[in-house]
Amino acid sequence: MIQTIPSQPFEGQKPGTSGLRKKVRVFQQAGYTENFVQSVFDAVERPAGTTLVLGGDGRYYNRTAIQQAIRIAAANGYGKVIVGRGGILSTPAASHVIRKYGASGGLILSASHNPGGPEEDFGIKYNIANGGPAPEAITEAIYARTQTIDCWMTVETPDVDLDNDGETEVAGMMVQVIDPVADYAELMENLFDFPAIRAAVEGGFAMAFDAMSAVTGPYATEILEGRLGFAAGTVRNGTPLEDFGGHHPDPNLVHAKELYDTMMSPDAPDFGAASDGDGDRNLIIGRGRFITPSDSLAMLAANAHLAPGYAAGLKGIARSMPTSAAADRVAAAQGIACYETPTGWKFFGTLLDAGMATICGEESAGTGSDHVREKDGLWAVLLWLNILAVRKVSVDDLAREHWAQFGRNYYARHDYEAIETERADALMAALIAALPDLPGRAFGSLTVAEADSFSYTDPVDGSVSENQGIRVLFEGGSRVVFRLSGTGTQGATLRVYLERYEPGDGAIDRETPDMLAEIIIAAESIAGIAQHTGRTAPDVVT
Ligand code: G16
Repeated sequence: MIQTIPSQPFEGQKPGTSGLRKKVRVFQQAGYTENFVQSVFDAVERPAGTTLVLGGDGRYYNRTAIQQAIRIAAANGYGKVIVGRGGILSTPAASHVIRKYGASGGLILSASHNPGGPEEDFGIKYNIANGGPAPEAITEAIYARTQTIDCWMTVETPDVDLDNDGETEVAGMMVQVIDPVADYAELMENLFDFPAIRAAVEGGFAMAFDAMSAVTGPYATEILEGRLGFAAGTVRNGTPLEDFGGHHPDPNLVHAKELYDTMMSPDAPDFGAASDGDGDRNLIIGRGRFITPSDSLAMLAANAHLAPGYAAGLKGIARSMPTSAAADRVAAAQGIACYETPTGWKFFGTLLDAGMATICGEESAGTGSDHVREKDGLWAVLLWLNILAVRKVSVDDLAREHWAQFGRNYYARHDYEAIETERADALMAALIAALPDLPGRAFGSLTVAEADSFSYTDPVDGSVSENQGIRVLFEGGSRVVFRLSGTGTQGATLRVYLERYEPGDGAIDRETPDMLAEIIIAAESIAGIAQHTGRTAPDVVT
């Protein structure tokens, strides 16, 4: 029996860079989650009787939201819901399941790398039939609906058993609980040379993988230890916990410090990696050598043909604007296009669907390919393992050879978190006002060549996205970019992206902070960060 529950709009249900992210307490308000889910179902394209994929990263409130979404889906005419056992589906696995089973879309319950627990963050994002995050036109339509909604629909039914595979009927709709790992593991086995990796492991190649008590634990355990033969214990923190053990499941040098320390120690294994809350990000560290996400994209693109799934070569590469230009040089060498998109994986979808790009990446620890429509943490780890197994070199040697060939883009991102929104907005407004006067100005030995507010026209569908970050380009290829994050849940986060290029026969073996020192000073002079925010140092450097 379908029930219609009267409701009224909540403020601020605007999806950000990657869905709606708020504190759990906000989602727990009566009708809040229901309003948003109903707004999604009202706004998106979905033929009657279609299939919805449902799963999340296992954080606190995941199971509650899944039961709510199942009831609302049943009341709204879905024919089937496919849900991962335990309510678990990593973001890339959800993308694959949507594509594989021809679903019209999916709800992924996650706040990614943000902490979890009753006082922490929760999130919901909608992915469309191609498996990718809803593009802006759809998220705008969802937001518009949240502002006018006056009721949501549900059915009265007991909770579905999420812990056993099988099918249950809910008010005429089928709910199928599936193994969250099996389909994804099979896809990985088709893309990569598992026998070559297994042979390397048998020959003594060792690694450490930190699942950060988040969703990749079961995936990494099955694939790395189960199918590739890495020793038991290779996967650390492999059980998903509702509060991620009290940590930020963010695979960067701050939050994955233990792994970093292991990899820098004399008895480090050959390879270290980590993934985030929902399994789409990755951290790559060789013995004694951290690889920046921008470099990882370039190095993977340069060597991808060594994996069976990419043996035919790449059609193109795409990177977000703040990501370093290291991948551009690989694309140029291969004679293929390199696209520069705004921050947000959703901007890669049209390029991947159109067959214009094969590999994509972002400075925010995301890399992926056309195998799904999300970035994919374990995929990046497996491509690295495949390349190392075939080339039989260390990560450090591979990086040095790459830089000698292509040059090195020294790179860092400085984050200033939880700034008062008005202050952050004032800083950005002042920057925009200063843009016309910047070209030609000198900051130490750096001279500004160009400065603009990044605007993107999608080459496939012609949609335009403006105000995607302030770029200040210096003569010689160095650069600073300023942007406000679209994923925070508290105040504003200012991101300052710093980049300096050195050609292959130049200073490619130096320390990043030294190489970026002058650009950091220039960034402060240009944006007046201390004056606007009162902060004299970033909270996080990645
Ligand atoms: C999300 C998006 C990414 C984006 C990142 C950072 O990642 O999917 O495309 O690069 O946020 O965005 P921002 O700089 O706006 O905070 P995730 O892993 O949080 O879903």
